[in-house]
Amino acid sequence: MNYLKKLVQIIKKNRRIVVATHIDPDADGISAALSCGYLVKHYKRRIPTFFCHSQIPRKYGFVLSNWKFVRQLPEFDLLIAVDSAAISRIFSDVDHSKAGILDSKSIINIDHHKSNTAFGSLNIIREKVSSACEIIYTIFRDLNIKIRRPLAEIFYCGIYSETGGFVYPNTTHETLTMASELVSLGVEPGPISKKLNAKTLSGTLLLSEVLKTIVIEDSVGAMHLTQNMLKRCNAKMVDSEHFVSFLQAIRNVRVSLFLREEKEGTRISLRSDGIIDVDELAARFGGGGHRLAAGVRVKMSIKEAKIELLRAVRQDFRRLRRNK
Ligand SMILES: [Mn+2]
Repeated sequence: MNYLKKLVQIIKKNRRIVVATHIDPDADGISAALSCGYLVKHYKRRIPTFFCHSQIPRKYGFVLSNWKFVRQLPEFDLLIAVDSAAISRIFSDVDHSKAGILDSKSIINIDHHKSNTAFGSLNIIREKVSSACEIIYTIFRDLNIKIRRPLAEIFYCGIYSETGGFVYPNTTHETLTMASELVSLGVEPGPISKKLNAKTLSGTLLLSEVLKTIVIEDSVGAMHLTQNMLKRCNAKMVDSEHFVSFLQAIRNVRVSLFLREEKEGTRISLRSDGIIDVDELAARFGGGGHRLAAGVRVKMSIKEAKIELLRAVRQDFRRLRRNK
């Protein structure tokens, strides 16, 4: 059976539907979940429950409008997981033990991560597509479901963000065609990019602190953020979401590491210009993402994590040189 038919059949036959996005949600994850809400609404005439283990950053409030995410997983028959490479991206470590209850449920898995573990009963994984939103947009188009505002805006936010405003290498002819179609449906690119790029003053002060920690060696850049800096600037962790792009934008920096001190360990964002595959590198530490952008959490201090990660990068560089 064609996957679209199967998708519609699964949505139609299940009663209690939960749409879930990943921990530390970004615009693509949130928008992908909301757009699936519209898909469910189309066939069931009611909205599903939206689940995210983390709080939704306030700056995405305008995408949510009056829809809400719950942080406690309710009883359900069908889980639609979006933008999540594995079930562990949806549930915290603690909740993860509950993953057993998923075995008996229907799961639709819609994602664009190469490392996706195909954990669904229906897997719609397109690793070459820019964003989860782009995949879902195609589903709407192929099912001939009319897209109106605000759904058009939701799609646009996801695609815009995940392509860094249509500049990352994942931006394709199809991506731009979709963006153009969405604009023809009434999306206004100017105000949306203003909202998505808006920074808080405390976040901007935090950026200035973080940038002072930059160290560059052999085209690898590293910088870090401590809990103390957050306190000093009265800022929140979410304020630092895009900081790594400032490091990666420096001429001659080919690989970037941004280390953030968390309560239990360090979270690292990785960027590459393509010289090495940071998805593969992050996977060695239990993380993942994409070839050029990935992330990982380790139970180490910033200092230890920096040493370990830099060692891994250098290992990749040496392997490259050997294979030349
Ligand atoms: Mn995504």
